[in-house]
Amino acid sequence: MRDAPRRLVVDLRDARPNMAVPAETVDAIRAALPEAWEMVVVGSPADGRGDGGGASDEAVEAARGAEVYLGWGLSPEVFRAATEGDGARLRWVHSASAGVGGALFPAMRASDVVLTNSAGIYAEPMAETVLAAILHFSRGLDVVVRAQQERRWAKGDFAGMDAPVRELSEMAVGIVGLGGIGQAVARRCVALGMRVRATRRTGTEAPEGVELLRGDGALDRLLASSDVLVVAAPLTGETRARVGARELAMLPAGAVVVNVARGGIVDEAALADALASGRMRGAALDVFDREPLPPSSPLWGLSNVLVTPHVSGVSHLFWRRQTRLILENTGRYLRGAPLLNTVDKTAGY
Ligand code: OXD
Repeated sequence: MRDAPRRLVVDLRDARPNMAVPAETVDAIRAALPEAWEMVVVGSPADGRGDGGGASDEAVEAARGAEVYLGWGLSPEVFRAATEGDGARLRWVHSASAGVGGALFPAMRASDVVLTNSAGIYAEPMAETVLAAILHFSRGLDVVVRAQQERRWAKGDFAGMDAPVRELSEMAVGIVGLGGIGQAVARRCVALGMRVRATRRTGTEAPEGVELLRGDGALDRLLASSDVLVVAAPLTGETRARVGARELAMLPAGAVVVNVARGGIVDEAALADALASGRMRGAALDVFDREPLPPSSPLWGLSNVLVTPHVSGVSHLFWRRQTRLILENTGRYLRGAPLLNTVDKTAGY
């Protein structure tokens, strides 16, 4: 009897048209596979929002006997189908999302299945969103957008000693999390003449011009010197609610908070209070504890808050980068070489 073919499953047909896997990518993956492999492309829509996850019946069925699963996150149902029963041989899961908290359920953590993610793929557009957010407040665009809605010529708002503007060269940015996203933010801020400091959990590399704060109290020191605090860390047991009332109170008066990472890292109620108090210049928030942000959230009503609906990483170049990564890692997998973007399942990113 012939051996069953080795199976790779593509479950990347996101319901959002610009995130759904293009036909050329599917063709390129197929072309990269040797003859002993079969590729199953799941046609049912997948959900790539946030960490991804969820599973169509078709995806669960396709996962039985799969050795490689390419999806948006990983649901426990897909994992079970691919790891239980005769012929189970799951070895590698790739997530097209950056955050992978939802894929790290206990059975997956305990298994020897390798998980890769796509954090670096989102770095460039996310860093541009961060720049837009910084400039939104530093050039007083929040003030003029509001005035325009009222059909009001707001020149007077820019006439006082307290005009709502600052030049980037007089501002310091503090970046929490200096992974791919944090580094892309840092490089841009350095190039624009900002003072840039950062904290990171592991590693000592930092882009040129970036001061890495390390050791006990590093976050406190970062907060005390950050006119703009950029949250770019993954959500893990260590980072959950890491920025609370105490931390927000350490920021200089007039500071701006930008969060493009995960809502759970910043205490939302404490942030809303700090913003309402007028002590902070503002906040640009792309991520929230609950998404969509409920209509009852006080954040909607604060004039110094810019709410974006978890879109900081949206880019028309997404699939170009994602395809390159998938093909590179598929080649590596087939050759038995180490994969790029391997997630440390204990650290959680
Ligand atoms: C992600 C996201 O991919 O936040 O993690 O969209």
